[in-house]
Amino acid sequence: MVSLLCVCHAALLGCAGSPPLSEPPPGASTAVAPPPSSFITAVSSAAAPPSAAPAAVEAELPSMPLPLLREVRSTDKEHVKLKVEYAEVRFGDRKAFVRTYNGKLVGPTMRVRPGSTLYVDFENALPDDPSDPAGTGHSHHAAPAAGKPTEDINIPHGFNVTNLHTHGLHVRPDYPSRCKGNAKCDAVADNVMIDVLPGKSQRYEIEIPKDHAPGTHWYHAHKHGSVALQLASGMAGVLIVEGGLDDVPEIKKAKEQIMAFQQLRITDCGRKEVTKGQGPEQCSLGDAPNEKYYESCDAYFQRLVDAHVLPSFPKGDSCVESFEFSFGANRMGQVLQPRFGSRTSINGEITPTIEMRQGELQRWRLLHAGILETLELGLVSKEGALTQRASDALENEKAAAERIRFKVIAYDGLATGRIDDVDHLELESGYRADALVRFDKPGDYELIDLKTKPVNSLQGGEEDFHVVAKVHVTPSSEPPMPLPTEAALAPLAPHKHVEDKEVKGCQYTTFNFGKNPQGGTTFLVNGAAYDPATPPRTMTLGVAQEWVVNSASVNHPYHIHTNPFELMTDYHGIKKGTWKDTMLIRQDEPLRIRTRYEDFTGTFVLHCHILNHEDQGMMQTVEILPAGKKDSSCPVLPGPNMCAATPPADGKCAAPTRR
Ligand SMILES: [Cu+2]
Repeated sequence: MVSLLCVCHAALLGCAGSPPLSEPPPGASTAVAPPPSSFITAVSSAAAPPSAAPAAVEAELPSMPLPLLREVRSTDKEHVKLKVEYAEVRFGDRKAFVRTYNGKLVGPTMRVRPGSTLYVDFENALPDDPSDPAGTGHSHHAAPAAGKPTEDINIPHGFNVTNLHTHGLHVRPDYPSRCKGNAKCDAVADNVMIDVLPGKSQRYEIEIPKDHAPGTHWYHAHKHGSVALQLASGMAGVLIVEGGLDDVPEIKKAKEQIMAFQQLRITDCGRKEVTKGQGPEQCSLGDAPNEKYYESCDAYFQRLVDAHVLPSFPKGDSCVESFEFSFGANRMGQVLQPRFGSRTSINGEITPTIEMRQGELQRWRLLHAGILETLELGLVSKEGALTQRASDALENEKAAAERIRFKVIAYDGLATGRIDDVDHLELESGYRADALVRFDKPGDYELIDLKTKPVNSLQGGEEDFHVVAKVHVTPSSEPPMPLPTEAALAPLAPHKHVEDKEVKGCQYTTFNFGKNPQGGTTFLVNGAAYDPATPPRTMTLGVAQEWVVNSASVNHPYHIHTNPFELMTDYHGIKKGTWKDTMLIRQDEPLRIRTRYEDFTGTFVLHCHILNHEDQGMMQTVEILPAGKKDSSCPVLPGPNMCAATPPADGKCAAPTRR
C-alpha cells in the first residue's frame, strides 16, 4: 500500500514534498520557435529533496481589465451556436493554438430562464485526428476493438472528439421530451454518453423545468478520454439560470461580475516522443538521463497539415496536445511529475484588474473551471498581501482579520438562503460560488489564492500563494450600498432538508487508486475503473437516499450529474444543510450526503472532478429507474445512523465490483 501511494504521489501529484512548479514567466521568452524548450522549466528529478525545488517565480504582467464574456441566449428560432475549433488565442504575452469554443479561451455565457429550452447548435469543427494519443491501437473515438482489454477506454484518447455537459442543471440526462419514442429524433439533452466526432454537428435541446433553481452553472466538454485535455485548452463557459437571487433589490442593484477561473496547460510540446538529437523540432524537458523528448507544437501541427487534416496553423504558438505534459501521469506506467505549474486566469486573462468604487456592492459569480489546483480566494489591500504569503495564512487569525470578507449567498449555483460571512473562499474544480463584495475604503487591493497545504489541496501537493486579480477601488462620497437581509434570502433556498423518513436506501462511493498489470496507476470508484459495459448503479425516481462518499487515497472532488445533494454535516467550511453538486472529499474523511431523485429517469455519471482522473477511469454510470422499481441501494438500518459508515461486506448492495 505504501509503495502504491508513493507511485500515486509521484505520478499524479508531484513527488512528496516537491511543490508544483510555477510555469516560467510568460515574459521570459518570446513565443517563437525554435527552440521551443526555452519555455519549459527543467524539472528536478523525483529524488530531489524538497529544498532543491525551484522557487516559484511569477513575472508581473501589465494588468488588463477583467474581460467581459460575450453573452448569448436562445429562442426556438435562434439557437446558440457553439463551434469547437482550433483557434489562436493570446494567453498573457504568449500565443497558443488550442481547441476552443467559438475561438475564445472561455465560451460565451449562456443565459436561460426557468421554463424555457436552451437550444444549442453544436458543431465539432476540429480536424479528424490521425494519431492515437494513447498508442493502444483502438479507434480514437470508439470503444475498444474486440479482443482489446476494456481498460483501454481509460487511457486518455479521442482528443478531437467531444460533447457538451451542462454542469449543475437539473435537466433530462438523455434526450428532449419531444424525442420520447421517436427513434428518428436526433436531438439530445444533457447526455454525456454521446460522441460528437470531428466534422459532425449535434443539436442540443436542454429543457429547463419551470421550477428549476436559478443560479450560476457552467458547461464544458465531457467526452470520456478527452475531458481534461479539452478543459485545459479552455473549453468551458458559464451558464446562468436567471431569477431568484437576481430579483432581490440589493442584489439587483449590485453590478454582476462573472469570473471563470481556468488553469490552462499551454506548453511548447506536441504529442510524439522523439529521440534526443533529432533536430530543432525536439522539445526537451530537462537533463535527467531518462528524460523524454517530444516534438514541438509546430512539428505536431505540421504533421496535421502534411496529412491534409489541417489547412494551416500559426507557427511558433504553444499548444495543449500532450496528456503527459499537462497532467504528469499516464496510467500505462510512466511515472512523471507534472511538468509545470499553472497560472490561474480569469476570463482568459492573467491577473486582470477589477474596477469598483468605494462602498459599491458587487455580485461576483465565481466558477472554478480549472483542473489542477485548489483556489483559496482572499481579498487584501496591496500592502496587506505580504502577510498572506505565509503557509499558515489560512489558519492564522491575524492574517484572516486583514482580509476583506466575502458574503457568500450561493454555493454551486444553489442559493443558501443565508449569508456566509467568510474571510476566504475555497473553490475546487467544478465549484461555483456567488459572493457579495464591498470595499469601504478606496485603494489598491488584490484577489489572492492563498497557500494550500497538501492535506487540503486538489492534487495532494503544496500549492503556492498567487495573486489572481487586482482590484482598484476609486474614492466615492456616496453611502455604502446595503446588503440584503437574510430574511429576504431565506425563502430563495430551493431545496428543503431531506428528512430521515424520506430516506429509502444507502449508497456508497469510494475513490481510490490501484495498479494495473503494467505497473501503472488505475483510477477507481468502488474498486473498479470506468467500464461502459458494466451495468449502472441504480436509484429509484421519487425517493431520497443517503450516500457515504469517501476517498481512500488523497482528495477527490465528488460530482454527480442531474440531482444536487445536501451535506449532512459541516465539512471543511461548508455548513451542514448546504446543497451542492461538487464537493472535495478529503482522504479518510467520509462525507454523508442526501439526495432526492426528482423528475428524471435515465443514465448519467458520477465522477471525480479532477478531470484527468475521470478520463482515466474515476467515473461510474448510474441510472434512475422509474418509480416503484427496485434499485441497487443498500437497505436503511434501524437506529439513528440510517446508513453504516461502510457498505455491508456480505451484501451485494453497492459492493465494489472488482476486476
Ligand atoms: Cu480524483
